[in-house]
Amino acid sequence: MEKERCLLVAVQLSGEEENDMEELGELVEAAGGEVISSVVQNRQSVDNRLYAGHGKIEEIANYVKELDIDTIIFNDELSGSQIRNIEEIVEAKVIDRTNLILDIFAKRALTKEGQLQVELAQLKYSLPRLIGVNKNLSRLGGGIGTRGPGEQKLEIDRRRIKEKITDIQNQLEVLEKVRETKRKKRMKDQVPIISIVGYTNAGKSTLLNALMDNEYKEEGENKKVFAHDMLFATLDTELRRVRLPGGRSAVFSDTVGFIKKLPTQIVEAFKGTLEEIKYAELIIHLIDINDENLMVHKETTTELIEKIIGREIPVLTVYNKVDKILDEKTSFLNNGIIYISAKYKYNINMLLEAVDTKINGIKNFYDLKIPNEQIKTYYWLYENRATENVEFDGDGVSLRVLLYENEKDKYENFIGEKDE
Ligand SMILES: Nc1nc2c(ncn2[C@@H]2O[C@H](COP(=O)(O)OP(=O)(O)OP(=O)(O)O)[C@@H](O)[C@H]2O)c(=O)[nH]1
Ligand SMILES: [Mg+2]
Repeated sequence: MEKERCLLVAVQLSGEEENDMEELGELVEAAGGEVISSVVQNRQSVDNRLYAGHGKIEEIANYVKELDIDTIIFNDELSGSQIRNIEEIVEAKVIDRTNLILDIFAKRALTKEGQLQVELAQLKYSLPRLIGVNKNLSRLGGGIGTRGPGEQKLEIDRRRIKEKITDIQNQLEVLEKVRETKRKKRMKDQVPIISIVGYTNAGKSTLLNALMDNEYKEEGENKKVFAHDMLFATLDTELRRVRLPGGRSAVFSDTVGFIKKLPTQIVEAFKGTLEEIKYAELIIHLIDINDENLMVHKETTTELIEKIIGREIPVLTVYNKVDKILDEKTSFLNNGIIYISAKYKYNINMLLEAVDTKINGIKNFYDLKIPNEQIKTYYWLYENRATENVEFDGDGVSLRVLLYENEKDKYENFIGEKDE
């Protein structure tokens, strides 16, 4: 199938952050379109009727003819009437940033919950815009901005949309209950959750896969998660159990990536998924160290974390993709910041150590002597903690074992001297 030919448009307001046309282009590609050209207009404020200036829109109308453009993509959220007014002049389909992102989400949603969440966000987006759609340029033909999850076509009738919204909300509530039950079970098991959070494409899913494949890993289980060089490769929250260096387990979660101007409809509809972050004991904020807009993206993520969580959760800042700037496998940690390569597995164990210490506190080696009557304690330690110098004699077993400071009291009766 031929790709939709897209023209990107942005209005640059003075004093506002610069429009990232490269990112908008990546979003278009993720939605299956092809970027033909882009236009940025500098203005003091946006136009109520046409968003950009009238002259500019006419200029765009010419490009549409000259360059055979199918779709014009605006880097902002537009009102229904703005979309209709522009479409009348340019005679091409007009899509705004929100609709574009919703479209990518619709393409990517695989699970039932993901699909329902996307559909809810799409319906909420379309509700105030129904009158805005130019009937001559019917969106039912297909392409960017018209896809529903699972290739369903979006409903167009207002009353039916409202009914559908209620219906989806009810279905999501049921799924939320299931999620809550699972969460309660995890909390009862006292397995701490660590959420990997970050801008889209930072390498979160790659990191989760690297964490699962560490040297302390548990046998079997743990299916790899999908990681790919595209925006919003991940839509659903995935949880994986990983063994930390000291022997205790933790559950790491990988979730949907963040982006500038993440549509509020998405934040609301994905509440269930995103709120998983709330229950984390620790957040790993993963940042691509090569990102040209690192500061802006870091801030975007921090703001979204605060918005979603609404309480203080310790954050471990981790810079990823250091392999792109360093030839050698350097191990450095500065001011509590960790530098890793998820892809080439640099410093993954160091990161796990840092997580272990944050969650469980420090560890020390102790010399224990366990009598035969309590040999089960030895078996447990052998399976679950790092042990060395194991020696059996007639009365029992002596060994060196790495214990967390906060569990050492349990073994007090067996402890000889502490060994530094
Ligand atoms: N060079 C290099 N590439 C990496 C590294 N980590 C991840 N990548 C690449 O970056 C791209 C995105 O990785 P993902 O793990 O899918 O990123 P994500 O943060 O999960 O992205 P979304 O789910 O789309 O938000 C993939 O092509 C990865 O191979 C790294 O340490 N070094
Ligand atoms: Mg991902």
